[in-house]
Amino acid sequence: MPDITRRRALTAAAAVAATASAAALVAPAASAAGHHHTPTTPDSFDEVYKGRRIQGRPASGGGHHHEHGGGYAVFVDGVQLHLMQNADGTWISVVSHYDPVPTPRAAARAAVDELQGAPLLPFPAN
Ligand SMILES: [Cu+2]
Repeated sequence: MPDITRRRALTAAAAVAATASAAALVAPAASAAGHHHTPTTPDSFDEVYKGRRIQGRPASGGGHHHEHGGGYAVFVDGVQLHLMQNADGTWISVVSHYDPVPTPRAAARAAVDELQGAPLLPFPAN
């Protein structure tokens, strides 16, 4: 009965495909939820680090880009560095998105390290 075997194989393949796409749909929503919120707001800072001026301050909401809607704004030589706080309170920037650090100042310093003197380009605010 090759016909039944074939149907079973197709059913199993369909089930696997359905499971995989469900997982693919769930995963980005879960990481976005865990990723972009601001339970606490650190203090402002302003210093020269490795010859570049880094500044940070609580953001009032308006003017920041749509994804992150406020919370905290960091600048490197006056150009805003896109920053966000993870659910566990650590911070990442667009320059080092996969390396969480404890404070926005640490994220700004990490960005300066990462840039190695290159100017930061403004993040497109669309
Ligand atoms: Cu982001």
